[in-house]
Amino acid sequence: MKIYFISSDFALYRDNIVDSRYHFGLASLFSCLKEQGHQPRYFYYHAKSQRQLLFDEIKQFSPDIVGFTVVESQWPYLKELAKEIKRFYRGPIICGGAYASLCPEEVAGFSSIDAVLAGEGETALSQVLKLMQAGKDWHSACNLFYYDSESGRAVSNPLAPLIDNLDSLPFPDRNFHLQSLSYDSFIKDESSRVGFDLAFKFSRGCPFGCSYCCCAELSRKYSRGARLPRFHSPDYCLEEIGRTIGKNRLRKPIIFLDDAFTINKDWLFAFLEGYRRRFGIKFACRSRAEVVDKEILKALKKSGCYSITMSIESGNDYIRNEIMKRKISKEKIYATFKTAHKLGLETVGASLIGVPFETKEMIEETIEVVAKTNTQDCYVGIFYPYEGTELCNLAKKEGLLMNKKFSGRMRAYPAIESLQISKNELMNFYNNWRKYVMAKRSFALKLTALIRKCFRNSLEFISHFLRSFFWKNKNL
Ligand code: B12
Ligand code: SF4
Repeated sequence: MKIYFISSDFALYRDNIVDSRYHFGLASLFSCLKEQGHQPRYFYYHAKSQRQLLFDEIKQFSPDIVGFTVVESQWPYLKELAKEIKRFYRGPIICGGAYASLCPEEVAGFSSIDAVLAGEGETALSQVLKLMQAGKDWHSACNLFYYDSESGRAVSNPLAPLIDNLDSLPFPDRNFHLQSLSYDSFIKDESSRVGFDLAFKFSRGCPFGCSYCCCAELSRKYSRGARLPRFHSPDYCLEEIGRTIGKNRLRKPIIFLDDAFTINKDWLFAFLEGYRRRFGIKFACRSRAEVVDKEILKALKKSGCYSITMSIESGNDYIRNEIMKRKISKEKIYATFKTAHKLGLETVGASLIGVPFETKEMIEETIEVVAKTNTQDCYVGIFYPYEGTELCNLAKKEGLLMNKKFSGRMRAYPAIESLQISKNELMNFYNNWRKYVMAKRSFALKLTALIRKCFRNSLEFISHFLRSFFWKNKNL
């Protein structure tokens, strides 16, 4: 069977990029479908000029299914695209991904969309294709949500069991998004990487319950009580890294994008030991301060970790713990950052502002806390009320006006009407965050940061110079 996947970055409209974006979920679906003898194809829609090309490809490929992967910011645009595709394409359009899973009623309720495949996609999509192949009605497949064409009734099929052993999945297809480029050239050509450096994600699900986050809601809806994220085995992860890098010499560090990379200590130590032995390449990762301790930080450092991102979110206890449901003390945050620095790790502290009930003074408190952690880098996002999340529901209940204009970038503008702080004030915090944090630091810390920056810049300059001198015109 033939399936044509579309992911999109509408509103960015970057005509100049040559490759398309890697997507963990689609990479997994691709390899599963190929293993089962199906023919998946992929189109990354990011520029208006691609419209005709996309339509021509669909006509020429004549797929059995067109599949959209949907995040909330893309939905208004994908609706329009679906409408246009339906003018010439007779097969079903099925949607998956975060937004489709959180809001299946909205997505499947749109007339040009035939169904939503909610939650984990591998088992369910195989079932749809198997049924189609056998000439049977595919609407009975698990995880499907659709509106019955005769009765108009919403139908929500039972969920397939979660894939317990992630290693049963074939290695993700790291090439699927490259179309004309080979992965080797992708790795080498830094300019063609979009979004992040070479990234891996080895786990699924998050056990925490942050009220503003889709993962919490997705886990609640689709993981049925699973308390820990599921991880691939360390051996599988090491093999995936090995296969991906091949014989290439990486110029930049790797990034592990797991939501809480350090949450499973046994897994982590086994993985790091193998990683150290086989690769030892510099890497960055993300985690939560309460699942990071000295032993973990030491092991990370020893294995090549140079930076760990940990969310501080709000410096105000009420906002952080009651509104955002982070459930972590300031003391624990300070202590973890301090230990990381003592061990020579760089840290990145992430924050979120503009949540319901937050005042200007509370944001100032956050700036103080971030400064006090002495984190080397920090960034901030503005609260975005993702549909289906607890905090979005609260914002609606409080009658805070939604201002969800979709610019392709979320968390970069105020999306709720705050009674406590004006939009201009919020944007001012957002635009000058690093400056405000820096201003709160002591003179000694400012000086250290400046020296470190100069040192890093000169190292980068020297390494660039050496690289171009020795490796010019030479394939890595
Ligand atoms: C890694 C990541 C990224 C990476 C890589 C993108 C990717 N998806 O691989 C980058 C940095 C590029 C990224 C960008 C963005 N991201 Co992001 N990202 C994530 C993250 C951390 C992991 C996603 C992941 O790999 N999951 C594991 C894979 C296996 O699952 P999956 O992708 O959901 O796919 C499975 C199913 O959903 C399903 N499926 C998916 N698509 C389809 C399609 C069909 C047809 C079918 C049948 C099934 C199906 O099958 C897959 C396999 O089981 C999630 C949070 C999280 N922990 O899940 C946020 C998340 C998905 N991102 C989010 C957002 C908002 C964004 C951005 C808009 C950020 C921004 N400010 O611009 C952009 C949007 C980019 C775009 N246009 O699509 C939100 C989405 C919220 C929402 N309601 O829509 C999430 C949930 C984080 C959050 N805030 O809570 N992201
Ligand atoms: S820890 Fe991170 S991924 Fe998990 S629910 Fe909270 S914000 Fe979401």
